[in-house]
Amino acid sequence: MPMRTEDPDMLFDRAAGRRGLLRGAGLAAMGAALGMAMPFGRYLPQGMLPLALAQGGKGPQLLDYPGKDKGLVVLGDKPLVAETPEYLLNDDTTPADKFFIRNNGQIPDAAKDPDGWKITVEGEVDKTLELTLGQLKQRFPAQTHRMVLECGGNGRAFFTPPGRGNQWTNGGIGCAEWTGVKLADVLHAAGLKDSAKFTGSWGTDPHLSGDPAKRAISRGNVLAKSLEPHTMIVWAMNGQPLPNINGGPVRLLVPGWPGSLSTKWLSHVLVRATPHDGQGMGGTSYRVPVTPIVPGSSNDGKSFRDLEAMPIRSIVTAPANGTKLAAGTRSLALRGAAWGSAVGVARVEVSVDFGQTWQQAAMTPPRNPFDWVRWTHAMPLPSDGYFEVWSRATDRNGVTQPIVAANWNPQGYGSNPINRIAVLVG
Ligand SMILES: Nc1nc2c(c(=O)[nH]1)N[C@H]1C(S)=C(S)[C@@H](COP(=O)(O)O)O[C@H]1N2
Ligand SMILES: [Mo]
Repeated sequence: MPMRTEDPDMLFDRAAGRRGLLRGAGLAAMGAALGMAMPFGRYLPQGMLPLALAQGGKGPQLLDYPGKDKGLVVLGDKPLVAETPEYLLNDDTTPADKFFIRNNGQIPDAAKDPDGWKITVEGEVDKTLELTLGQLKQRFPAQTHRMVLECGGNGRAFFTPPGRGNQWTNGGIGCAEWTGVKLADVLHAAGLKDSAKFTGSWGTDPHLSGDPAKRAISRGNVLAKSLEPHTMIVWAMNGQPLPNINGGPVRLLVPGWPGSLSTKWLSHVLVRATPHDGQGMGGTSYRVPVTPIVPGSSNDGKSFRDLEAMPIRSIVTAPANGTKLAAGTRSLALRGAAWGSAVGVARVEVSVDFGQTWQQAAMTPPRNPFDWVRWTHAMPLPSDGYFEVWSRATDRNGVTQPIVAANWNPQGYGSNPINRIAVLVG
């Protein structure tokens, strides 16, 4: 039975003090700093520090927000942004209290009359449509799908030098069951003109400055993705009314693409002939290089492309990073998740010898193309000591997660290195 240390950061704090000694250090010195043997140390790639030594410093700031798990990690408080550590993503379906939070502006007050909430659809349509949430529920067939919502900046913290923005590790992601209607049904009800090629959307959250002339965020999409049957206007999460902090009473859910497209507190959908030009569009916003650029260089992003499907990614959700196991433990029960890529997850592999050998995990098939894959594996351990569990997913095109974040860009999108967690046996 795996046991968590009282304070998972303790290991890292202890090690951090000795970090300075490690520049160019050999294996023996690393082992000494860790306070235990590193059985597969000979396979540690040169220049890579063991995770327990690379982390360290002060522990994370934990969230205190009504209805949210106190283990969520605050990445910013103005606006409020919090990520879900891997070990809190161990549920097959992410509960609302563990679902990450990403705001760009202020948090609006909870709606007093949810069914009276108004949504306007306008632009390149035959007639402007004004619908209340109550009418939306009555007029169009509802559907429920378990699907991933992931921030476009997830993994940003792994870039060197760091990308601009919230330093997400792997926790800007959740996979919940969403209930709502197809955005396509609503767009067709308004009647799409031949000129309709793009959409834009925004919600009611005030700009951080409070200036009513400014929007917190407004993003746009290509019409094809807006018409994709899994792109929805949703009002329920896991069978319960959508929490205000996650966009309730009603939001867009554009699965598998950058979370920023999934407009919370949805009030307007604008159908356009040309790409949307709202805040969060153009330049280096939600855009990635087509050909690699020099890390740390400046760039206007003109030659970049919009980030569409999020990259392939996997995480280990059990045991928790920093877990201590009893001496003599020789099999590690691993659990995790994998998602991303436009073509789906083909396989998940795990390694405990710094990537020298990989073993294939058993996967539960996804329920739909935007659901995550849950995986398990019983990993044999040769001895006591310090181990790192590495996980990597490969998509159906054969694209695998890189060992370290690749394709650097100024705002740090699309970083998807392999996932690493540390465990101590004995
Ligand atoms: N109105 C509005 N919608 C928004 C945002 C926002 O700040 N305001 N943030 C976006 C971003 S960047 C992400 S990653 C997701 C996060 O959704 P969540 O807070 O429910 O996790 O919402 C998106 N929709
Ligand atoms: Mo995001």
